[in-house]
Amino acid sequence: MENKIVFLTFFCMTWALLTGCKNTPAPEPYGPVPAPEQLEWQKMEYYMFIHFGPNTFTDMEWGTGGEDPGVFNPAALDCRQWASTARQAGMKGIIITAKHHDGFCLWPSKFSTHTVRESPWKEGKGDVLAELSQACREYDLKFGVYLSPWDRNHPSYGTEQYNQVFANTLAEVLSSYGPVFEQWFDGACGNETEAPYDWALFHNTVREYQKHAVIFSDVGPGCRWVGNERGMAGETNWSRLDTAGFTPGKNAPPAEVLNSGNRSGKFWIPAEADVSLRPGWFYSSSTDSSLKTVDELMEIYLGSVGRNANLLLNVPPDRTGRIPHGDSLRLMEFKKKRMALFAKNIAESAQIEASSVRAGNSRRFGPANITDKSYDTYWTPEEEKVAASFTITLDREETFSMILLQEYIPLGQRVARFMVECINTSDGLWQPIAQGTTIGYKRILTFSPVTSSVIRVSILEAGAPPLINCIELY
Ligand code: FUL
Repeated sequence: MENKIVFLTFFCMTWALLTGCKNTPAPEPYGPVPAPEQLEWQKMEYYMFIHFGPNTFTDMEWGTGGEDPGVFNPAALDCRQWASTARQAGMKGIIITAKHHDGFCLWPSKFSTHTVRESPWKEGKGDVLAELSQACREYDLKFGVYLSPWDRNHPSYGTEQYNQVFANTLAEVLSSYGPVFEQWFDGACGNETEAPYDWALFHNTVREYQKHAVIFSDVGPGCRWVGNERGMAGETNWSRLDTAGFTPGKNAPPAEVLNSGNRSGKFWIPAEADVSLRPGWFYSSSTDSSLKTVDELMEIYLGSVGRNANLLLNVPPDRTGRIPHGDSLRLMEFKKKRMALFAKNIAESAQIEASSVRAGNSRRFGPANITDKSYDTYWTPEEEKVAASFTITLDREETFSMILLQEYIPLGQRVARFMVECINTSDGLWQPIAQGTTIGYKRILTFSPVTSSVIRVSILEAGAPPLINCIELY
C-alpha cells in the first residue's frame, strides 16, 4: 500500500512537471516591442552612408541651393564599386543622400528643376538612385534613402504647399527603385526658420509606398538619431523613447535623451549612430589624410553596435564618382581588425548553468540556449526572478578581455544592470571583471585581460525576468 502511494505521488509529480513545462507559455512581452522590420533592421548592425551631390564638387557641407547644376559631373561614377566596397567591408546596406539640404535630386525628379537632369552628367540622362539600387541588388545589400525636408532650392519651401511637394518627391523615390529598408529624415535646417512640416503626411507617404521601411528621424518612429555625429551611443541605451510633445529638428528631445533612450519609454525606437569616416560628410580633397584610424573606428563600433545601436558609417565618393582607394582600404583594415578580435569565441563549447530556469528547469528556457547559435532561443529564470545569474565553465583556463551579451528583444528590453565576475585562479575567489547597465540587442564590454575558466554573469536589475540568448567571450 505504502509503495503504491509513493509510486502514485512520484507519478503525479513527474506528470505535473512534464505537462507544466510543455504548457508553460513564453514570457509575456515587457513594454513596447520591435515590429518585425525593426528587428530585421537591428540585425543589420552596420551599413554605409553615402553623401554625394553638388557639395562633392564645390567643397561645401551645406550647399545654398543656388549652385549651378553644371558642377555635378562624376565622369567615372561607379555605384557597383560603392556596393562592392560596402559588401567587402561587412556592411549590410547603403543609404544615400537622394536629396540633401541644397535640394539637388540625384534622380530626374518631376517635382524639381534642380536635378541630375539639369547636369552635364550622362548628358542629363543619368539617375544615381537607379544605378545604386541596381548595384545593391547585385551585391545583396539593402537600399535606403536620405531625403532632407529642409530644401534651400525649392521655390515653395517654407509655404504650406511645400508639404505636398515633398510628399510627392518622397512618393516618386519610394515607388521607383524597389524595396527601401530605411527612410532617413534629416532634422537639420541651420539657423533658418523651420517650415511647418506635415510629418503625418510624410510618414503616411512612406507607409503607402514602402510598408516595411524603418523611418529614421530624431524621434523615429522606426529608429532614432543617437544625439551626436560621433557614432557613440550612451553606455545606457534603451530602445524605448517617449515622443509626446517632440518633433524632429528644433523641437527634438535633448541629445542626452536621444543618446540613452527612456527606460520606461512608450515606443520602441532604437538608436542609430551616424558618423563619417572623414571629418566632413561630403568628400573634400582637404580631408584625404584625416580619415578615422582603425582604432578610432573600433572605438566607434564598440560604442554603437556594442551598445545596442546600429552603426551608419559615411563613406563619401569623390568627384570622379568613386570611393577613394584610401577610404576603402581603411574599411578593409577595420574589417580585418574586427575579424581578428572576434575570431575565436572561447565560450562556444563551454558548460553552462543558471541560478534558475523558467517552468521547472525546462529545456526550452534552459541556459544551453545562451551558447547555441540561434537568436530565437533564450534562457530565462523562474517567472518571479528578475535578479538571476548564469555561470559558464570553460574546458580549460583562458585569457580574455571582451564579453558580448544579447537579449532576446522580440519580447522587449529588460536588463537594467548586470555584472560579470570570474573565479580568480590564484585564490579561488570571485573577482569582478566588468559591469554594465543595459544590454538590449547587443552589448560588448572590454576589460583588462583576465585568466580564468569560470565566469558568472549576474543580472542585478531588470524590468521583468531577463531573456538572454547569447554570450561570447574573446
Ligand atoms: C545633418 C546634416 O546637416 C549633415 O549635412 C549630414 O547630412 C548629417 C548626416 O545630418 O543633420
